[in-house]
Amino acid sequence: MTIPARLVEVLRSAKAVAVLTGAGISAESGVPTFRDAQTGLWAKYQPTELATPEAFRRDPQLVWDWYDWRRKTIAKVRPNAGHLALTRMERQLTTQGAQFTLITQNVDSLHQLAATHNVVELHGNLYRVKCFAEDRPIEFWEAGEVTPPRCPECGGPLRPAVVWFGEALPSDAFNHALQAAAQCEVFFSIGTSSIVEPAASLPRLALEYEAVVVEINPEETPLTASAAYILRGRAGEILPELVKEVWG
Ligand code: BJW
Repeated sequence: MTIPARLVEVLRSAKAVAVLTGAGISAESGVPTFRDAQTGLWAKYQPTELATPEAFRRDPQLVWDWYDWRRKTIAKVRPNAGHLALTRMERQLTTQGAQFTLITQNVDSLHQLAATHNVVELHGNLYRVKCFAEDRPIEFWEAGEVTPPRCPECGGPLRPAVVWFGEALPSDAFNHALQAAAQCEVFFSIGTSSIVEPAASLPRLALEYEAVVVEINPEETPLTASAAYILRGRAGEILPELVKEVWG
C-alpha cells in the first residue's frame, strides 16, 4: 500500500493527533468483531442484543456468561502489529512535542497491553464490574457458585462495567474524546463500522474543525465518503507501513 505523501508530511509536523479504534483493530489478535457471525456456543445470539440492560434484566445469567466467555477468550490473546504501531505512533508524536490521544470503543485492554499510554475508554472495560442496581464500582470480586456474583453492599447482581445500548458513556471519557477530536489536525478512524453513536460523531466533529480524517478499514463505512484518505485493508498491515513511512 502506498501511503499518500501529503499525509506523511502532515503527520511529521502535526501538533495533535487523535485516533478512534473499534473491534476491527483487535480482529487480527483473534477477537471476534460485533458484526462477525458468532461461532460455537454463542452462534444463535446477536452480540448487539446481549449488550443491553434489558437483556441483563431478562436473563442476567446468560449475559454474565457471555461476558465471562469473552473475558476468557480475550485473556488468551495478545496485541497485534496494529496495536503496536499505534504505540510507536504515540512515542514518535510525543517526541516531536505533539499531543496523542487514543480513543477506543474496545473493552479488551489490548491497547494498554501494547503499552499505549493515553488511552480513553469510551465503552468501559470487560475486566471491571459494578453493581447493576446501584452502579457502584466493585474492586474485588470472584466467580463463585452464584452467577452473576452478588454485590457485597446490596446483594444485587454484579454486571460488567461496560456501556450497553441506551446507556450514557462515562462523561469524563467522552468529554476528553470530544476535546481531542476538536483539537486534532489528524483524526484516524480505525476498524470501526462507524454506526454506533455517539462514538461515530467524533470524526464528524473533527471534520467540522477541519482535521484531516483518515479511515483504515477493509470495508466501506458511513464515514468513508467524508474521509480525506481511505486506507483500504487490515489495520495490522497498514499501520506498521504508515508508521515506518512517516518516522522511518
Ligand atoms: C477491520 C479489520 C481489520 C474488520 N482491520 N478493520 C443516534 C442515531 C441513532 C441511534 C442512536 C443515536 N444516538 C444513540 C443511539 C443509540 C445507540 C446507537 O448508536 N445505535 C446504533 C446501532 C444506531 N447508542 C447508544 O445507545 C449509546 N448510548 C447513548 O447514546 O446514550 C444516550 C444517553 C444519554 C444520557 C443518558 C442515557 C442515555 C451507547 C452505545 C454503547 C455501545 N456498546 C457496545 C457494547 C460495549 C460492551 C461490549 O463490548 O460488549 O459497544 S455495542 C458494540 O458496538 C460495542 C462496540 O464498541 C460498538 C462499535 O462497534 P465497532 O467497534 O464499530 O465494531 P463492528 O463489529 O461494528 O465493526 C468492526 C469493523 O472493523 C468493521 O467495519 C470491519 O470492516 C472492520 N474490520 N477486520 C481494520 N483487520
